[in-house]
This record gives sequence, C-alpha cells and structure tokens, in this order.
Amino acid sequence: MKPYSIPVDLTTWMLKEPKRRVVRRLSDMKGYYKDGRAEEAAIQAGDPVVYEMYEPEIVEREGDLAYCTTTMYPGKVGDEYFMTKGHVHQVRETAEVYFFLKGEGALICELPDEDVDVRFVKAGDVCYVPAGWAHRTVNTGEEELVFFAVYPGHAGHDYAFIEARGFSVRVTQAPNGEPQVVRER
Ligand code: PAN
Ligand code: ZN
Repeated sequence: MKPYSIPVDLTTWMLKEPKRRVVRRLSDMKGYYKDGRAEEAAIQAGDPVVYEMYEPEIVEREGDLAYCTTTMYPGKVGDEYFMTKGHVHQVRETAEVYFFLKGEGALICELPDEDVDVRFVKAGDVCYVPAGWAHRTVNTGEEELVFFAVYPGHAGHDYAFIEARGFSVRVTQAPNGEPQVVRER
C-alpha cells in the first residue's frame, strides 16, 4: 500500500468514491428488533435502509488501519430506534475509535458476561471501544447519525456472536419522547 489522501464531503461527510459501499436494509437484519411484528410490518411497507457504510479501501492486513464512515438514518421499529447489527471483532484483541460527525445517538459497548456501557453521543464526540468489547450504534435523533471509525486491518467482524445472543440492553423511546436504556437480562 502507498500513502494516499481522499476528499470527504464536509456537508454529508461521505467519502468520495469509496471502494465498497454496504447498504443495510431492515430485511438484512431480521430478528434484531424486539418487536418482531413491527419489524415485519416495516419490511412489508417498504423495507427501509437503516444504515450505509463507505470504505475507501479494503484493508485486511495486520499493521495497516481500516477506516470507514457510517451513515445511519433516523427511524424506529416499534419504540426501538434504528441501530446497527453490532459485532465484536473476530480478533478480540483489537480496539476501535469512533468520531461522531453529525446527529445524535447512543453507542452500546458490551464486554460479554462482564460489563455493559451505554453512552449518549452527538456530533463532536470521540469514543474509544476497547479490545474485546462488542459494539452497536443507535440513532436516537431526527436526522442522520454519521460517524467515522478506525480499527486494525486484521480485526475482522464477528456478527454471528451478536446474532446469537444480542446485547443485554436496548435503546428505546420512552413515553415522554426521550431515549431510554432498557435491560434485556
Ligand atoms: C463500524 C461498523 C459500522 C456498521 O465501522 O462496522 O458502523 O456496523 P455493523 O458492522 O455492526 O453492521 C465498525 O465498528 N467497524 O469495526
Ligand atoms: Zn467494530
């Protein structure tokens, strides 16, 4: 790999000409939301895009850094805000830095069977996800939530782990309209 630079659109924060663009619709994450009926109804009603990810380079080599931006759209399934699938890194000994660029939301981090941490974030916040912690982002706002993430190239993404056991908390809209953290177990 050689040194390079790329422009970023300072309004949308999109990376210009990403090598890979991943679009996740609600139907790509069936079973993730608590309210299965609301999830199915939303899929039938148009299957919204929940988030997109833009990667400028495909980096998998140890020693290099992978980075990407994620744009999450506003929305809910039942009273549960739109969220990412969430994952733990395949190589557990790899951390990650998130820089929130637009919007407001929550970052759920969980060290399986040990600890869980939910922090409410907004544009301008930098978050550190330590090695071994599973992580998921939630858009609690009315506009897009955009963030930039950097992590070791060889980290890998273990989605099956979260698909099987979920996180121990969910972020939902309380009757007063504010986001709240609800424990699952
Ligand atoms: C992020 C996430 C991205 C999408 O770049 O991959 O926000 O979330 P899911 O990967 O859980 O669908 C990251 O944490 N990379 O390691
Ligand atoms: Zn990650």
